[in-house]
Amino acid sequence: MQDRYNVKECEARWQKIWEDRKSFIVTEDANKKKFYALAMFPYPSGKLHVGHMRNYTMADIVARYKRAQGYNVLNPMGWDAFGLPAENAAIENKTHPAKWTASNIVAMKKDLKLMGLAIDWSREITTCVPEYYKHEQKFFLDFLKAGLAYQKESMVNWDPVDNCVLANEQVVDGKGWRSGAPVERKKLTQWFLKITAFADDLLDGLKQLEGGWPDKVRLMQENWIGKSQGLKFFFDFVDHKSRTLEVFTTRPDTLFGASFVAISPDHPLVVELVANDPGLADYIAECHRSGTSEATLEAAEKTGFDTGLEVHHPFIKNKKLRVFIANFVLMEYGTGAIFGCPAHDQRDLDFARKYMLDVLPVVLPADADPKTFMVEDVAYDGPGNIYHSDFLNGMTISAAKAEVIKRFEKAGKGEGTTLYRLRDWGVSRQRYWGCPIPVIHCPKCQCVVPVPETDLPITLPEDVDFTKPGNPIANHATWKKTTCPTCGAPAERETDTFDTFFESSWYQFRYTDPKNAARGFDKDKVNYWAPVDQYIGGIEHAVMHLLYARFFTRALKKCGYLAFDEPFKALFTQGMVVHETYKDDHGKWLFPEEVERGHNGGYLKKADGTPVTLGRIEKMSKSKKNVIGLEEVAENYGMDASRLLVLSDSPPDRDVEWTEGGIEGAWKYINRLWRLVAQEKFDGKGGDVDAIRRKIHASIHEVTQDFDKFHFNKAIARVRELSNALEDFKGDGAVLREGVEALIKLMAPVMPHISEELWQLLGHKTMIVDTPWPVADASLLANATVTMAIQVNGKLRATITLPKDMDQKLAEKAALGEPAVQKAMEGKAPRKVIVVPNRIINVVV
Ligand code: ANZ
Ligand code: ZN
Repeated sequence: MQDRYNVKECEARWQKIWEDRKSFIVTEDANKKKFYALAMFPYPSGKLHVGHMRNYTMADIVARYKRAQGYNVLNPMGWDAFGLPAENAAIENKTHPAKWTASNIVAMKKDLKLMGLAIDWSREITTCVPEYYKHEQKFFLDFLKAGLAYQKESMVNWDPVDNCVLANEQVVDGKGWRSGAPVERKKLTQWFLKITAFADDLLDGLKQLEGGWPDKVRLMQENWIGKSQGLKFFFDFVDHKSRTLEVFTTRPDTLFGASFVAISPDHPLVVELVANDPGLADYIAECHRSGTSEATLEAAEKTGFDTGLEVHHPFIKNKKLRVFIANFVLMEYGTGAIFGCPAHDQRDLDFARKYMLDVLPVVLPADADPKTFMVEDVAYDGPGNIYHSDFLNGMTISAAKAEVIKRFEKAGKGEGTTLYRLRDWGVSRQRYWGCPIPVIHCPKCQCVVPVPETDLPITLPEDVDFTKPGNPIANHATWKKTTCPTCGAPAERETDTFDTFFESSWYQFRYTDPKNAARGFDKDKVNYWAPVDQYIGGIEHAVMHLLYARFFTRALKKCGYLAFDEPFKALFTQGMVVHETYKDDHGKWLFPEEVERGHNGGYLKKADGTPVTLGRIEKMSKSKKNVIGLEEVAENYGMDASRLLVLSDSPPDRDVEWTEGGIEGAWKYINRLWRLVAQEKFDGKGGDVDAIRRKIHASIHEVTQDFDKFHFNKAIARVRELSNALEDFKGDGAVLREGVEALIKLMAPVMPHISEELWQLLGHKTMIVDTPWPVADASLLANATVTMAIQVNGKLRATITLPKDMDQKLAEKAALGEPAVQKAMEGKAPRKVIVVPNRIINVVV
């Protein structure tokens, strides 16, 4: 027998065996429970580093753990391959985006393979090939038919020098990233998907996801959808008897505190006013120079322009309000016009102080004295009773809101309204490296004609010129020339491509049937595998990707493709891998391998011994060079050690630091495990057999719970405790063997390679990936289980033995799974489940 653990040979050997035996290749099996584990797929930007490893490792652990528990586990991988970086690389390095992308995929796949992930590689998908995007062109045609896609004019960032539309990330400090010219806003006709049609549904769906999704992500989506209940009503102008100005407010109760009215710089009224006032044109241009996003407007100083117009206060006779144009009023929200109540809204207050307008409080906090209560620099937006407000006096805020809405509705001058902050999803991009939008513009029919389905896919032209400004597809000499499918006249293809979030909105379904040439996926297959049971990825996707995918699922359901609403039942957002940063004495970033420790403990540049400054510990990223390459780690320590390191010490949703000491420590531990098994003859006698068996079974019990709860760091700590106890146990060989086998099974999801090796060293002919998860012997779990009563509508229906202090959600799930309980529920959904810990579970149907 070898006397040391040969990690490199061993990891490569087991990876090959898994591959040869097709261990992770799966097909639908109606007799098996399925589990779909998915890590957000990577953008092929280059090589992988250990910072990328963490989220793939987590998905891998879940996949292996569920597999051991008997699930039919789908764990696929692919490439989110369209996007701007490929196009930028094409411009900078004179290579074709397809070539650049393909070579990155080769490099990254090699790295991923090094990691030994339990992936079904036969399902690999790449989104930039027609075999993939042809299906989303079909979806788009379906969406058109279903009224879920439409065209409208909207604002874009326009680079006046390069003559092209810029993505938001190409606008740097208000200037184009390449030309450096100040970016302008321009109106273009663009394609939109009607996500707003599902606003309420997307909001309601968030409730279903409680427990499965992090609360903060659900909250972010809720805020993004931004449901507001309020009132739209009309002001009458003082001078124009026939004209009105419609505003939206969520606080009709504050109307008596109104001291001005403001409209957006993009309001239609402004166009008329500009004609008579050159000064106004300057002001509007200035507004357009500062960015368009709500966040920049929120941060910018509030400015206004007095139009000289006035409106009548609807309830106060002879009171007139001046009409301003204000930079903080967005045309895209509500009616693009507001009334300002400075006492109760901070923006209005800042504005009022600047233009010396009245500040009259109309909501009185409970403990305040009406004679002395004043608003100085901070607007009051808390609860209270209405005062200074005629017929509203004494009412609560909500009663006053209702009263004002009622009066406007009765007078026919306004109505209660629900608004959403959510906007329809603009999917048009004036770029090359994306999926062509399958429509044709016909001058004769004077409309947009969908490409006939039989003509799909509409593929990208390959011979394009990236040196000319503008959209390379639009610049192509012949590509867009076609004939109208309706009338046969010469017509032009749409040259816009889809936003790349389009591809990532449905890839989770394509994995269920990745080779299907006829359609995106087969209905039965998608309904077997999907929705995803556990999705894992970065918090940066909390809103856009995750919201678009939720919308897309609903849209596909509406078009008859699937039978459910939510694509991802559970979501986990992982923390990052962080590392020290280094700079040389010219202030340039250095890679960790360019740096060494000097005698006095400081850092030096290896090449010339010059001093190095130690920077902050930051998220590993290529730009700061604080990355550790995957290949180098695989070579020196192996993947099990790195997997162990990125999951030990900190909880998986927090950041973890990669240090030299850390990886050394993990490597040492791997070797200890190896010695524990490889050098043991299992022929000892005696010892405290009861104590060690209790430890073994307690470990099985606890590690299982930890994996269920995503407490990987805790699971690893317990595995380490168990291996310590086994090392110390100098006794009965059979019991030691029982312990070692349990240990290997428990650590297999985290350290799969060495687990296979040790399992084999123990003489097994089977593989650990095919070995069921261990079950703790309840009789050895001193006080670890409790028997709980389950009542349905107050009647005792069953008892169940569960781990003591079990997570309430899990206890609830276990109770609802009991056959006697299900029978008593008669197929109805539980209305409420109350868990009294360790005693009773009450189900109300
Ligand atoms: C008067 C008022 C008084 C308001 C008060 C607030 C507090 P949410 O909750 O986000 O929907 N508003 C309306 N349309 C706007 C637009 N296009 N651009 C900028 N602001 C706009 O916000 C609704 C509130 O934001 C509305 O209620 C309006 O100001 C403002 F004590 O009306 B409020
Ligand atoms: Zn036509």
